[in-house]
Amino acid sequence: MQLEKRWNEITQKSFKKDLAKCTNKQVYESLLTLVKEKLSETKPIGGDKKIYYISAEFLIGKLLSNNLINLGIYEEVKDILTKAGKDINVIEEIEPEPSLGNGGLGRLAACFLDSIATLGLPGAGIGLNYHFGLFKQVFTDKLQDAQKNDWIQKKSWLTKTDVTFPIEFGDYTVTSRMYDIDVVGYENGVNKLHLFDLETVDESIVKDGINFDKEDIEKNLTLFLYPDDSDEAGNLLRIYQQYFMVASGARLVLKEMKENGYDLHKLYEHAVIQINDTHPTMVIPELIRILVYEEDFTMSEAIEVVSRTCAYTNHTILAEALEKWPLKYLQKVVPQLVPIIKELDRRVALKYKDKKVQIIDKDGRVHMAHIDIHYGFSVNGVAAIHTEILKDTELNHFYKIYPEKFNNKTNGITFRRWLLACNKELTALISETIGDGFKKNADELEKLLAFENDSAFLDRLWEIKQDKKKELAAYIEKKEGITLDTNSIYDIQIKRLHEYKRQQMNALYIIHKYLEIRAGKKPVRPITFIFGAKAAPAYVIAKDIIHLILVMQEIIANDPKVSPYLKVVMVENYNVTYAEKLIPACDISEQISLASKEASGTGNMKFMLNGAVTLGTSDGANVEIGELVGKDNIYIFGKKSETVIKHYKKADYVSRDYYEKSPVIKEAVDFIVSRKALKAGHKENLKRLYNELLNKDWFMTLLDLEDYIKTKDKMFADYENQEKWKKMMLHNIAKAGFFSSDRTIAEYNRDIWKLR
Ligand code: 26Q
Repeated sequence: MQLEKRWNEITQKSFKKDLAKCTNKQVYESLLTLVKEKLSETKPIGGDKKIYYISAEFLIGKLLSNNLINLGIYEEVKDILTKAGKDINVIEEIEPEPSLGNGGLGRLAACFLDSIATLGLPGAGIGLNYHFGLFKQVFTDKLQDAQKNDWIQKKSWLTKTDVTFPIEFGDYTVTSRMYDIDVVGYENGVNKLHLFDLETVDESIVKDGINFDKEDIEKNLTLFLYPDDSDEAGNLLRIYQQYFMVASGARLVLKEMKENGYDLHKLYEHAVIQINDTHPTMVIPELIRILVYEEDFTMSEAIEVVSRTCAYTNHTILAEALEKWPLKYLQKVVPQLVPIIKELDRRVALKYKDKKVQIIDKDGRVHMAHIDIHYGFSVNGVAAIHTEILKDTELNHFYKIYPEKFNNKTNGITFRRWLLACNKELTALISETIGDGFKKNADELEKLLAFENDSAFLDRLWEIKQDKKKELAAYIEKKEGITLDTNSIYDIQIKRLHEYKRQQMNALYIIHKYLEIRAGKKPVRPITFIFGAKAAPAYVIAKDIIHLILVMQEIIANDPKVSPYLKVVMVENYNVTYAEKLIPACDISEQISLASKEASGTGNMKFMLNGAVTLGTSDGANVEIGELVGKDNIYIFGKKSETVIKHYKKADYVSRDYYEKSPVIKEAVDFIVSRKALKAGHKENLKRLYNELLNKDWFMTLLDLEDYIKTKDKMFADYENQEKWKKMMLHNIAKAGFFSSDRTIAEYNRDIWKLR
């Protein structure tokens, strides 16, 4: 009642009318005001040691629904809306999605903030307030086009603060201002996500698409996430951004320490800085610089204090993603850091002769990860197999020096967003069956195992899946204008487009099925293949793969012999909001990266939690999912990481051999440049992709293709045994508790942060 009264006061004040008379937009805006007010009244989480999670990405998604759930007022708000003749789902649609991240690493940071607050740990996120975030994807002529994606409206979750810092670069001094977003824990207090922005940022310099003057730093610094870095200006801009973020973050940390009266010599007793991949690495030399030049520390004291404060998480072993900045770029952008970095390098060189562990290499490039490992106190991977590969191969030279620094923290996801918010029906069924305990203690999901032979329960599970499939079909119909067969199997692959994730292998399967049906071999049940993926604008082959998928989508849709059995949908502009609709509706979760390449994956966990069955390689967290659910409840195929790593070492993988040996592979690959495909698509793109697969195939698509086809066919056949399938669904949900980010964060705190 209180809430309803206050809400009407707000609508009266802003729009001079009661809630029931407001437009949907006005309802949304007044609800935003109401929730922000509630958040400001919720107790801030306090304590004498604080975790600062610093990250170039926070892929937070829409916040309304989540905040309502965590504040415990979702039902009340929904009822008030219903009474006023409004639909909460329609209101939720109005919120623009902030795309402040590109994929797993950014979404992980967002899940972690939720869990840090839920566990009542004092913490803050530190990042950048990108005005356009990640680009908006549109398909034009079956090709990806990138457009700007503005999400900041007059009324938003951002709160402007009066905290500002001068930030000095080699050639300019700019002002950074802090904006805050409240992060409320599930039935707990509030932490902050601090997003720094450039005071002089100017959105109007962005011309057609996502083009802008990359050299106009005083206007462009916070416009885009990952500006195209295929040229020098783009690279320099990334360094400007990174330094702007870490310099602002360092100032904030020190300001808070001083406000609390803490001795900076004991910084590590009151602050821990978790460095999310190497993008924020410059925070280490920056803090050292400030302590030495402004706080009278000796160099050795500063290094010691900072090293005991900073911890590093590695999210990838792909060589091209490990940042190495030419010293001359740093010299131009942040000359004040160069002597510090050289000193850090000098100290390493004095102690260790091994070239592989130096900070500055012979070509004058600074290896950012090496700074983190030498001058941080913890190095963690994000899934068991990933950490083992780091220790045994990629970072083996460091592991030998610092075995005690290395530890694993298998990723997790927040169940508030990925179950409670996106699948209310399943949440209700679980609550009804085993009680509400799982919402705070995810391991309790295991209690569901007792219902393995309860056909009434299994039927309800099945019905919910069917309902979610229908909901998704309605959404896709509206968004893409494509009608799905809700009786078909939904096979879904959603993640950034990358060759190592092997969307191209899935596309080759589709070609294979298409050809089989053309030849008269029909599947028992129709199959819907759904993709969602953005490709980095400068990543040519990734965009060619999107093109191939869109070409197959069209060819199949236009072929009356095949279209009753197969459908391909590549959804436009896949993002967190889309994921929330796709995941609850999925039957088969595609996790088919080349073994050893996917550090963890987190989509795999979201699907499992929502009752999808995984089709995956022995990679990342798939391995741990497999161990938990047992081999009868997952479909694992393909070569193991050891085999793959050996192939790389010996450089003996020749894709053409696989092509020539297998008629099935040859037929599918050849189709890419067949008359039919070339008629529907563009020769340049298809030919280039064909050549890549045949002559390079760096991520070994053809190595696993036959096993993939066999395993996927088996899975489709097994789906017809619905009793068996329902049990697999149940096992996956019941064993998903381990992947709650509450567990992950509790481990970070136990082993690394040690907040009291
Ligand atoms: C580096 C240098 C130059 C340009 C760009 C980059 C760059 C940008 C983004 C490198 C890496 C990223 C993002 C990586 C990422 O999202 N990694 C994912 O992290 C997830 C959370 O741990 C894992 O689950 C995924 O397996 C991993 O791919």
